[in-house]
Amino acid sequence: MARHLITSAIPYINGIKHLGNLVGSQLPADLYARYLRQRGHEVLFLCATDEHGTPAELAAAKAGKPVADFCAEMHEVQANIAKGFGLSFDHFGRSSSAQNHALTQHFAGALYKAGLIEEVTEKQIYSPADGRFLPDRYIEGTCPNCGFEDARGDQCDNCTKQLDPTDLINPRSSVSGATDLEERETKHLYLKQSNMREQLQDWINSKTDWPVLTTSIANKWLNDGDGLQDRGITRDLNWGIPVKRGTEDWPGMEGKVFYVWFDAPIEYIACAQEWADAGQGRDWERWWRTDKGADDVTYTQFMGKDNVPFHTLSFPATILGSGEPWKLVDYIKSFNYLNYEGGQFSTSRGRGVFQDQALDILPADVWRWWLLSHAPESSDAEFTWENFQASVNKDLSDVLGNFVSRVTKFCRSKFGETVPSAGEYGPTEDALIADIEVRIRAYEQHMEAMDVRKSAAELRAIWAAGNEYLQEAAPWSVFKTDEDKAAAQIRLALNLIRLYAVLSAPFIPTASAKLFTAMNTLDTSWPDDLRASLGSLEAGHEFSVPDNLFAKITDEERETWAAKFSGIRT
Ligand code: B3M
Ligand code: ZN
Repeated sequence: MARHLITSAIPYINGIKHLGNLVGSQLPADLYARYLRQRGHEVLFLCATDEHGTPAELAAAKAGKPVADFCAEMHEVQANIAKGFGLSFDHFGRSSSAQNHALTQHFAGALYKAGLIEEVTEKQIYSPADGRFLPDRYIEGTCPNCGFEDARGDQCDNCTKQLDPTDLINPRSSVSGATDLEERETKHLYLKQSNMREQLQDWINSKTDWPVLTTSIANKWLNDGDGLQDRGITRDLNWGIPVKRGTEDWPGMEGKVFYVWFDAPIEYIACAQEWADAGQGRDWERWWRTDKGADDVTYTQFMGKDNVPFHTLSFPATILGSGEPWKLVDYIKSFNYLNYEGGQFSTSRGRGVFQDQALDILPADVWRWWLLSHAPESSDAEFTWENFQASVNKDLSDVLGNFVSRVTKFCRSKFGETVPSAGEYGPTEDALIADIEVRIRAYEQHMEAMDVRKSAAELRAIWAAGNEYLQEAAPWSVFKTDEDKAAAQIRLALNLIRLYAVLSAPFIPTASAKLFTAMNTLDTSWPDDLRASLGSLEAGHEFSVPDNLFAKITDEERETWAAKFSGIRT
């Protein structure tokens, strides 16, 4: 039994996320966590909401709510959605927690003591009417390139040109509309990441087993242009973690907060503290402090590719730079993007299917199965309603659902709702068991390697093997001439249903639980010994016929949903 710390990238608080966000971090992390728990490992699986930064302030302003209230509400919304998808977090925390405030300030203090923080004075736009410095995207005006009147200080949404706030014609504050903007000097803290370039490069080079997607992004940032840039870790915002060094005030930094990307990854640690504070006898340090037992923890992070630079360079710079014995990540599993019907999913533009909408129309397992079996691992993947309908109807209804239904109903009609006792297994059964044995060991290897698509393909093949066996053995015909032989075939098939419940649980936990209930068993043990495992339901054991496991998606439903989700969510 090993100890595994697993974190998923923490979703922004600014709105409900789409399906691409789900498959890019939380869902595969859940798959891995569930699998490892099932194999008897000790797992701590953490996620949280990422609550600071300009997007949170803007979203709260748009909703007409104080930002703290907005974040508290949206956290609940996201927590419920996560529950709806069966995400088995040990704790779903908040980056705005008191624990993260203290820990982020602690790290800043440690980096300061290590000589890794530089104070830089720069010029920024100040709005006297608003009484604050304005981040680039809080400034609006006319685009010098295309004349669009609502261009933002960072970019023109009309012609996509990247802008500086000073480029805008007739600039105004997007907070109040004030036009009396002025440039003022302001001081910010920079983390001297460039001092740590060699240390980070050595560390990345030592990760020879990491996915190429992860290391290539890290190396690009380490070596492109001037190499690793120093990074501003403070902002002139009201909402965020106040800048302090440890518990001390930081002279000249009054009224400023840490940059959201500085405090967000620290929440991975603070989240463990939140988890410990929420329950008795929980010790977070044995997961995070290498001087307190975390040196035998394996730490795996899951994220989309756009988050990789922050996890391969910035956060490790924070940890290594502190000089303190914190656990560093052991493996980073990153994902490409999931596209939607020939374009991108987009939260800001409301394009695609959002997580709450998905749960409104179909059970979580259906989404889990499609998303995981099409995970964007080696390249971007694409959601289309056609593919979705065809895949889930085939895999879940025609293969798995159909097997369960035929076996249980046939048994009920011929032998009653108990496992039949007569008959012996013959060569066909031996061949099936041998085939499944090989496939289970391959499935284990893919799951351990976090090869999500390969794992799904192997599980699908294990389901299909049962169906093919049933087709070939044809107990409904055999029954007419040899009742005992048909009984043996069905005894094996019923045991296969229990086996499928065990193997499928990480992918489709709700359906798996239904199968355990129908098979009337508490034996959820892993098939380390397949023959023994296939004897788990003994002759005479009672079971029941489950309700239809997976309803097929009809053409009419597909068309309705494709039309409904073709537009823009407002
Ligand atoms: N919130 C971006 C995202 O939701 C960001 C991840 C933070 S991980 C520490 O994709
Ligand atoms: Zn423009």
